[in-house]
Amino acid sequence: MRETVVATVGLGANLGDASATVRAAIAAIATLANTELLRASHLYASAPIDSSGPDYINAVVQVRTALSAPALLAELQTIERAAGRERPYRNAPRTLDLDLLLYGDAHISSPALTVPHPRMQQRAFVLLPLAEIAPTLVDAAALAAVQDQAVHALGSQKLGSDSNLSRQIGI
Ligand code: A4P
Ligand code: MG
Repeated sequence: MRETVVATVGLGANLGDASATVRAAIAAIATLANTELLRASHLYASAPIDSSGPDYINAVVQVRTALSAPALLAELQTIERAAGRERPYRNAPRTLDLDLLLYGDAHISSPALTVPHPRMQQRAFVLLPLAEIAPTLVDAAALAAVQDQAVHALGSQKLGSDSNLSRQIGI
């Protein structure tokens, strides 16, 4: 693999079987070319923020990748489309949303890709799972500021202990 970067991806879903969709998306990310899954958080249930519909299932993963940031985003959007993602309006309920939260320590600012993700610090559904897998990336003050948002880890819905993915990432 050529020069690699640790990238952080946020997953969210609140239509259909959201837990199964998020688990399948993590498995799909794990099989991306030139990309290795390093860590995956548990699944979290969260009330919609600036959105509507059923509660969301959220998770955060870290990968080591040789893909550029735009190439990684394109791969994530392919996985979204495969999950039946439609975009009737901004923040509409969705079968799957994959956001590139961090790409190493890069700062990227274009309409197609803004990294760090501009809203990640305001969202407990990002910060809690991120703190689980990469605590040094989460600021305690930012966590304290979102503590009133309803988010909880789904201990019983974590990735099955007998799956290939679980063996691969050691959970
Ligand atoms: N784009 C720019 N930067 C990025 C990035 N870092 N990662 C562009 C991913 N995409 C990025 O995204 C619109 C455009 O943003 C894309 O074409 C891409 O080129 P989208 O996924 O089509 O639209 P969206 O989902 O409506 O916007 P976005 O920005 O993903 O929404 P948010 O702000 O992330 O909010 N509540 C709970 N509890 N859990 C959730 O997961 N998610 C949202 C989505 C709202 N409320 C939620 C949750
Ligand atoms: Mg998105």
